[in-house]
Amino acid sequence: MTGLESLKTESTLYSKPESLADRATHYCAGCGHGIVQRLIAEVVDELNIFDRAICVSSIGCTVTSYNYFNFDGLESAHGRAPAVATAIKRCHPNLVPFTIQGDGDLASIGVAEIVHVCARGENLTIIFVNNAIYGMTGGQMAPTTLIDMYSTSTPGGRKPDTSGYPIRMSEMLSTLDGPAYISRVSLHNPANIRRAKKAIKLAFKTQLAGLGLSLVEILSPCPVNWKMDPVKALEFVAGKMTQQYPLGEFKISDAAALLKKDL
Ligand SMILES: Cc1ncc(C[n+]2csc(CCOP(=O)(O)OP(=O)(O)O)c2C)c(N)n1
Repeated sequence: MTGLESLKTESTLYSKPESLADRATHYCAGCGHGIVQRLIAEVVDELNIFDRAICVSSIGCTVTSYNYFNFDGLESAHGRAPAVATAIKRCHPNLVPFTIQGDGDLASIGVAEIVHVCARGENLTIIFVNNAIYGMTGGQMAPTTLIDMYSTSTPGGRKPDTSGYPIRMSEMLSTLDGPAYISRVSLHNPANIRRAKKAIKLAFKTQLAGLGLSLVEILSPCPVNWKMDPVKALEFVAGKMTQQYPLGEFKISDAAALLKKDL
């Protein structure tokens, strides 16, 4: 094949999703939040729910997510996104609300909200970005910070005798009867990013099929607050983080499992 012929056969593999705004993000170099938002935008495009999707952002680095999506969004108080999304879904069942929440937001100040939205089994989607630290406020310890991990509030590393143990939210929430689908994925390499997209898509499809609450926990790097370069941060996610937070499905109803065949 000549160079010209091969040029003619080239096709576009990746283009910017229509749901993603054409705007630079405020995220730090090597942060995972932008990847998560791109995956969500791809899924919203593919499921053709642009007119029905609503991003309920909570407080944390993703608070201004509405700036990065072209579909609707609104901002809730810290930890309260599940309550706001509940109200949207109950008042407008045809809409497709989802929350985007950090680990400080979901597992600390909003821990009651997430437990009860799961216990109620609301038909909505939770995107939980676990970077094991309070990113927005400058790297304080979160409920998910690993033992011995540095944070500005545990400069000598998190110690269980003073700061307790990290919480595995997905495992804990999976003991409740309400959720239809709970899984944990990671952003540490392209193969895992592709898996993360599938999990996000299944979560949205679960809501669209009216099957109940879906939650995807995404392990995500925060190099600036972890004081690591981006490559080391990805190695940390692949190694220490996945040891503490194993990847996989923790809960999936039979009906939600059937939706996997056309992901
Ligand atoms: C009621 C309330 N308490 C505390 C804060 C301060 N605050 C803002 S963001 C944040 C932590 C966010 O961390 P996380 O949810 O892990 O998200 P990240 O920024 O890491 O993505 C805190 C404590 C606040 N804005 N409102």
